[in-house]
Amino acid sequence: HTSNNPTALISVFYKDGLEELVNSLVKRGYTLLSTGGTRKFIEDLGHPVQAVEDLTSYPSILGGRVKTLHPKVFGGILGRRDLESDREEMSQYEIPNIDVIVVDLYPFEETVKSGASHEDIIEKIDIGGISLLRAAAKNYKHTLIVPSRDLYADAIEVFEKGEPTLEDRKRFATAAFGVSSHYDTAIHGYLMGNDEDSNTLTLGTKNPLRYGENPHQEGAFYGNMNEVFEKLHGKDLSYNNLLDADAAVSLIKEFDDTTVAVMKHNNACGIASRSNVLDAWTDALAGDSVSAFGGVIISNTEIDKATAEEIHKIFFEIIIAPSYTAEALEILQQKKNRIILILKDFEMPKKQYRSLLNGILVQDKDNITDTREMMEAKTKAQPSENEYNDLVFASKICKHTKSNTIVLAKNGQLLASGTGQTSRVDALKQAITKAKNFKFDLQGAVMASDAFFPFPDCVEIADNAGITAVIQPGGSVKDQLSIDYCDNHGMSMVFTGTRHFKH
Ligand code: 93A
Repeated sequence: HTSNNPTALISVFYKDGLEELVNSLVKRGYTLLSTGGTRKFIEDLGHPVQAVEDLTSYPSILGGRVKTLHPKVFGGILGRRDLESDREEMSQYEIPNIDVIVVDLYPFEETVKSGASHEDIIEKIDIGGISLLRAAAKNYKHTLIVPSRDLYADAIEVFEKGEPTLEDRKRFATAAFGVSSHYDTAIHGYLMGNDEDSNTLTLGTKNPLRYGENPHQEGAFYGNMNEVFEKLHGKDLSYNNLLDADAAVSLIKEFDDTTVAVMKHNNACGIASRSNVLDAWTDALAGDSVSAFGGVIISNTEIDKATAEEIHKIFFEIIIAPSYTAEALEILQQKKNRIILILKDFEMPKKQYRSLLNGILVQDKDNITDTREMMEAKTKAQPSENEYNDLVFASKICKHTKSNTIVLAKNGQLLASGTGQTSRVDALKQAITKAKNFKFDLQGAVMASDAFFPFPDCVEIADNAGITAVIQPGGSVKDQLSIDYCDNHGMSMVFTGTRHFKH
């Protein structure tokens, strides 16, 4: 360590992806310093690398529990290069400057998830690595910390363009404390006996929003929206846009057939499944062309030119689709503020969080989709083939609509819904009124309810409006009254056994 070359200390659990980073460090003239397994890996790549043990004159002890925890290592990381007294002490104790630190921690969370024994899990609590990481991040004024293998690519970019700048080093240090806080939160959660999903509840990257639900409320989104969407055009997503986008994506994922939906205030105001995307759009819009104004449009099928031409005629905030043809995109981009998003192949998280009082509610998402197989006909009359299809369709919408809700549908099209009402009868009345306003004929339509009917009033009102088939979870002590009403009026009704409240 007499040379003036900068030094990089590398100690990583997973070696994959390391080769490129090592190459770019070597190219930049870094002297490499490393721990057991990592050193072997680098040697095998054919690069000279010094063992940490040779720097410290101390072996790795206690089965590797103490490898890097030594003043020569930590002094080399923490020393203030611009402080005379630090420099003097470093030279007095022969402590080299360590300029770049690359760490990939023991995989604690992965070990928990693998169902390993408590003892094995404890052994995977990284001490030395996280100390290197925190030390280097603290001294970011002088050192660059690469805190996980997820950041190798970023780091390579930095080295390719030259020496890391102060701004680079601060950015990586910020990421490092993100890694360490997530890591310790996972250990804390494990020891508290929390399940593995709640362990991962640490806030991600903060993305400030223009404001919250209203302009006088501050707001931010924590996480990485780029994993979900690729933004092609338009202004930044707002707080309310994000809520709608979430509702839209959750809903559209229920459908395999070509389907388009329009969301307003987190509910679908129109949705239709058709054999092509233009028809799906036309019939989704027809569901409620008034509410669609300023809404969020989502399609599970590529938007083509003909569809874009139609969509272009109305004012909307966001369009989300898996892809757009070049002509379609050209048309949609004509309005500068419109947000055009590609929905990536993204798997929704299985858990849902909501803050209240002084804590957080956690639950599994409602991941049950009612299928025909799950429906049990309770009436003498059975739904027809068409009605069965519509019952499945209506029930999917119902699940993604605010409770209390009633959804009315026919031929793969939402006719109207009652949303977020305090009584189920009110939800039904709202739906019927809306359907009639838009001149829909309810004769032969189906009705879906998110929860059971406590009284037979809903089936009676539905019957009077022309509805012929009903889907509901069942489970009321007075179920039989609703069944009897249907039997006496030639209606069919199926039970699913699954309630779909959404509050
Ligand atoms: O057991 S430790 O907590 N004790 C240490 O002193 C130490 N120093 C680095 N684990 C330690 N590490 C970790 O070892 C790193 O975070 C990395 O995950 C791993 C690299 O070990 P090797 O180079 O031997 O494969």
